[in-house]
Amino acid sequence: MSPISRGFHRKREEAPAGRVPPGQYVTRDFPVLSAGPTPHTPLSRWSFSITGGHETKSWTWDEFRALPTDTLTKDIHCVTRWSKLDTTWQGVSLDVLLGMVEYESRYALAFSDGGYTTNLPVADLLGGQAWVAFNYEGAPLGAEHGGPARLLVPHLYFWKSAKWVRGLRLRDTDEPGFWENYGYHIYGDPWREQRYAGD
Ligand SMILES: Nc1nc2c(c(=O)[nH]1)N[C@H]1C(S)=C(S)[C@@H](COP(=O)(O)O)O[C@H]1N2
Ligand SMILES: [Mo]
Repeated sequence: MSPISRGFHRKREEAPAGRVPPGQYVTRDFPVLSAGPTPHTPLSRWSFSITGGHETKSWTWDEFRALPTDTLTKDIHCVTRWSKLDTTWQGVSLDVLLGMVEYESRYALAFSDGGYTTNLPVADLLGGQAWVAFNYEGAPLGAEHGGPARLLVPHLYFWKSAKWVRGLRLRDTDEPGFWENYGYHIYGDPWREQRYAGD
């Protein structure tokens, strides 16, 4: 028997070469990272809105849940260096949501209950790259992880995946959101290690 307990190396897993972006380690845990308290908005008062286009479009929870959904399995990468492989989500694609809006804007600011914001180019929300996810591993997304629904943009660092998301503000300019204002990278590509402004 090894004198080292079996759990000792549990948090750091081996990943196939090329699977994990530079500077990241793989965890099986699902850490909770929240800049403030967890909001608890009842579904009866929840909506998802897209503003800044030709007109504001808004969905109640029931309208949102009546939209077509995707189930997808993705790796996620937090700027604090953990990556989690093969996470499975169900959500409504931003292709569906933005497809119901007329706009010319090239940028979006996602906004959440509690005041969190994060900025993204609209192009990164389209083409099967982004969802408003409401299920995780087959069960309703827990409040600590952003339930009832969060943005999921797995090709960017996970701070772009706004928990408790309530909508998008479409804009002509790429203005920083919450963490971007504190020095995180304006875009946040994990494969190019765009952690902080200037990376
Ligand atoms: N509303 C909101 N969304 C957020 C955050 C937050 O503090 N508030 N933190 C971000 C960061 S830094 C990360 S790594 C992920 C963490 O998601 P998790 O707590 O489900 O792991 O949520 C992102 N989305
Ligand atoms: Mo993060």
